[in-house]
Amino acid sequence: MSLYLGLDSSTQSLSACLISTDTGELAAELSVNFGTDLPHYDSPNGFLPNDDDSVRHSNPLMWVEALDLLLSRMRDQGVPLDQVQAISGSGQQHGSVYLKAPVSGGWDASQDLKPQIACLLSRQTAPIWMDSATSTQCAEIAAAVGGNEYLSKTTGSPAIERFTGPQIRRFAQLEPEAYTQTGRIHLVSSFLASVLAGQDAAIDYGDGAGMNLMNLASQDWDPACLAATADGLDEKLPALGASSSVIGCIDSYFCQRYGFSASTQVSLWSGDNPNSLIGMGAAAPGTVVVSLGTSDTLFAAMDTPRTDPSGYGHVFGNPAGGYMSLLCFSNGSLAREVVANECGVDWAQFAAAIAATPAGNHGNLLIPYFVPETTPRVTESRVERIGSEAFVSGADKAAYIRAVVEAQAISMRCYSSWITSQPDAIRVTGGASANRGITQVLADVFGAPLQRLTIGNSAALGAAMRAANSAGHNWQQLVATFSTVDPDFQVTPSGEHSAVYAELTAKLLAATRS
Ligand code: ADP
Ligand code: XUL
Repeated sequence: MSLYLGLDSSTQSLSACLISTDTGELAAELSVNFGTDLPHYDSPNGFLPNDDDSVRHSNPLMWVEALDLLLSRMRDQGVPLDQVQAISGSGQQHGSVYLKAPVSGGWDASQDLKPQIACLLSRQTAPIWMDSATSTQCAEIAAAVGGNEYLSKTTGSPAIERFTGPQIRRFAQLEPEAYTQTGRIHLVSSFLASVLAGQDAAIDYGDGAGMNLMNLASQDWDPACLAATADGLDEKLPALGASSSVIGCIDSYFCQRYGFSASTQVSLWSGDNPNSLIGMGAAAPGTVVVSLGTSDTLFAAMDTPRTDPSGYGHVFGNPAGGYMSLLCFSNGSLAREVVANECGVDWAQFAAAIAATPAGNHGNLLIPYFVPETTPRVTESRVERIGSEAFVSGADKAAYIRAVVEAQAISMRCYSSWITSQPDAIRVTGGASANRGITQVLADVFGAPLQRLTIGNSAALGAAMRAANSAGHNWQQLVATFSTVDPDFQVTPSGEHSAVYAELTAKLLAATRS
């Protein structure tokens, strides 16, 4: 049987999606949740606690242990891993892993991966995309290359706090000795690809573009950006490569432990958003995707790199060729979770509260930055209720619930005008796309119907499709087979609300700027 495996190491979980190109079906789907399955990492939402709100790190060994756990569960459930032809993967973007030297593999199958990787680390924790502690480094890098215009034009984004370059600079400044002892810096995606292939993997153009270090035109590291970031960085970074490149065969550790065939190919991994673009069937321009995961993102494919004039958005590589635009909203699911917890409701009650309140929420408005925000740039958390007495006092819980979702959707619409002015339809994915209340508000604010695919985890699916493509299967066939729209998911705008939302948008923008 021709099976292709996609793995997705996201903020809160590691998931697998196994597809069969023979039957056109999903052969297996499994997930390990970092918080509940690996509680000894003290990371209920996938990152370590820190007194400083701007610092967000994870333990990279948690991701490695999750890999062993996920594969052992698949083996124990009888998933035919011996028939997997190729594997690819997806990683939360921007996060970086610091190793003493490039990965050389040859893992010992008689012991777990964790101790074998632990001794390779030159830094015990990995800053992830939620980290916003690098404003100083962003300013320094921008100044050194002659301004953010250079960075935007060359790398697709101005200097951004969560991007890898500023994070590397901060590490080199705070821990110069550990930086000197670092021989290789990987992204989450290329780190896990290296572990799987048992050799040092390249970073693909999709994820490489989220570092403030890659020149989009030459598809190579940009010498000016490297020099502006940290000394000797050139030698510490892996090569860059096309997303379809094959690294080699899987390390024999995985054959001995889990029964993979020695000929199983491992292709380059990419970022979760580029993978999701593929899985959502949106690799050709024209389809807009909204992902409602830990972060909320909005993205679409584009033929030529076009940057966001307001400086919030990014250009990444499209794994199928060309480019993709992306906006990331840090206050995604975790902000909604805070509101749900404060109101003491589950997700069904959360949706019911939205259904019980009208579009526009009687003018009640929430400044919704529970954590520092990337779009728009808000450096310190800020939550404020503006409106009726019951809303401001917190007595009107339903209004509070609608307010967080409306503020997020309004912000998304407002800042995405450089990507799409009026989409015909929006494809949604991510954990919160299961919530009928949240999706209805999104449809109302954009004035567009939503679509969802039959296979839920679009990043893992995209990775499986990329593995199949690297092994020779064409995109058209893969998309037609696997990226199918769920006919039972029907969310259309509930009426004409453009005037109501135009007014709330103006209020939100004014309040955010004040
Ligand atoms: P990631 O890939 O970033 O780890 P997911 O796409 O798996 O995230 O989404 C996880 C998030 O989805 C959780 O933080 C949770 O708050 C949210 N979520 C899950 N189910 C629902 C639901 N029914 N309604 C709203 N949010 C949900
Ligand atoms: C995108 C971003 C997040 C992460 C985690 O720029 O920072 O979407 O990829 O999902």
